[in-house]
Amino acid sequence: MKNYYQRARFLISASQSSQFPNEGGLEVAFAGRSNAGKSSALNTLCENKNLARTSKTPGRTQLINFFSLDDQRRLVDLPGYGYAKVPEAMRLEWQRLMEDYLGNRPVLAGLVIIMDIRHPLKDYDLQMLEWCQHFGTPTHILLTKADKLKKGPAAQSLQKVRNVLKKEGFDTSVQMFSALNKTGTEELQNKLNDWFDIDAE
Ligand SMILES: Nc1nc2c(ncn2[C@@H]2O[C@H](COP(=O)(O)OP(=O)(O)OP(=O)(O)O)[C@@H](O)[C@H]2O)c(=O)[nH]1
Ligand SMILES: [Mg+2]
Repeated sequence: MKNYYQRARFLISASQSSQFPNEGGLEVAFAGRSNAGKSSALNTLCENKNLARTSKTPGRTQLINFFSLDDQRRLVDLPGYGYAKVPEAMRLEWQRLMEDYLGNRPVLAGLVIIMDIRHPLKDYDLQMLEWCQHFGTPTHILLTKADKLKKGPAAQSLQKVRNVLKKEGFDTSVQMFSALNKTGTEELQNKLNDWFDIDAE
């Protein structure tokens, strides 16, 4: 079957809630620390390296970028968090925009939280999980850049993350991922199919 997510097309960049696309249908958003690999994960999912802009410079995506799949489904690339070097004013602006989005978006079917497999569960990641738990938003964690670790250490990191999440009482699924060699793409697609209510035959 052709990859459903290949149909993703850029819709709009928003810097405030008035620019968000009209409510209706379902959205799945990608969040994570700056430079974790959100845009790369989206591009791998959609098999389109030109869809979301990726960068070696952290904090590059400062807007909320919406992509449409069909008239009822959208993907959302959220600006990265936790980048120490951004000026305070920019950090506050980020916070305002994220609150605007996450707190007022009933169409949000699920949040994919991207973490570097070598540096998972940082403060802001935990804050994000807490926020989602509070609002009842389903979450799915991608431990990305798995290609940077050998098989053994990668599996260990996955297990460790699962243990911490269980201990802390977070009900979230977790998987390994690599945008470089496409590891975990099918698992991610299955999760999104579930949230988007897509029957994959
Ligand atoms: N080796 C490897 N590098 C990756 C992977 N995913 C992303 N990268 C690299 O990590 C850097 C950041 O990737 P982006 O996808 O731009 O990260 P982002 O989370 O969207 O960053 P911001 O939008 O700035 O918050 C780029 O240099 C990517 O090429 C991966 O799975 N493996
Ligand atoms: Mg990005």
